[in-house]
Amino acid sequence: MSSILTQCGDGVLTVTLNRPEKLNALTGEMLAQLYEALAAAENDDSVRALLLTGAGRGFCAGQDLQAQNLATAGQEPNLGEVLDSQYNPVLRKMTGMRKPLVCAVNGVAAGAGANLPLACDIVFAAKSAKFIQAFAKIGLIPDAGGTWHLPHILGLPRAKALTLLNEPLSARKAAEWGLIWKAVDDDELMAEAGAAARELARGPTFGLGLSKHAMHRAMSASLDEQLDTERDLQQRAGRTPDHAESMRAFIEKRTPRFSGKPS
Ligand code: LHQ
Repeated sequence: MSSILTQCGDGVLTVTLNRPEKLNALTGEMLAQLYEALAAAENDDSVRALLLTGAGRGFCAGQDLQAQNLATAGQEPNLGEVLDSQYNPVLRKMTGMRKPLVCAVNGVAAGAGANLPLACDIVFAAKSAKFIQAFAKIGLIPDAGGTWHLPHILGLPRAKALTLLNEPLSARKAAEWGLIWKAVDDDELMAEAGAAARELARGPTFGLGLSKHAMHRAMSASLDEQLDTERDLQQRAGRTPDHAESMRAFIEKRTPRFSGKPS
């Protein structure tokens, strides 16, 4: 059985990490399949939004620490190469995705598995879920974008304490701290996250992608530079069929029908 499942409906591609017996711990093969699923979704016009989740009781326990590809017997581990070839392409694909990417964290999220959701746009988590950086326990540093997302989102004091003390962060606290969007009752997780993904898929998805792009740029720009970015991207958004349709719908007092098309 594939370690990544995909299912498309109502314009939403649901991508499920699928090694439930290992809490969806990541192997090289799984990361390659995840990359392929994301790349295919990016080029498929019928996919307007994505929903990432995990099968079983966990979301993702991070790197599979028993994976054969991690170290060759008798040789020094080459973790930089693992990140370069397996993780970073997935992280770049997620953060560069022009379509909305929702995440439903259904259970424990540890190591790289705690940082994958931070590369998504809107994160829901089951109230029973926990985020554990886990890296300190094995002498490693946060990867999968963790050293960037944690301090940018939480600020240095919380980012460093979470990483160095390795304390599990509850879904409620993660929401309170702004690390995720919402903590929801376990049995409502997929309904709520799915409804949000379907709502986004019905929206002006090209424009939503431009909004994401503008905000990502803002993370390393001055206000002056960002005003130029807003000018350029608003110029682009103002020429989309979805903007024209929303203007017509406003005048005709009806609900707009968005296509998500760039032109
Ligand atoms: C696992 C794993 C796992 C394999 C649970 N691997 N089997 C690192 C290196 C290289 C390059 C790139 O990046 C990285 C990034 C990283 O992600 S490093 C961090 C790796 N992850 C961890 O250190 C977390 C390890 N797991 C845990 O601490 C616990 O399993 C957590 C807290 C996630 C969950 O605890 P429990 O709910 O008590 O579950 P469990 O420990 O009983 O696990 C259930 C099964 O899943 C068990 O298998 P078994 O056959 O004994 O039933 C575990 O061995 C397996 N599993 N994590 N990362």
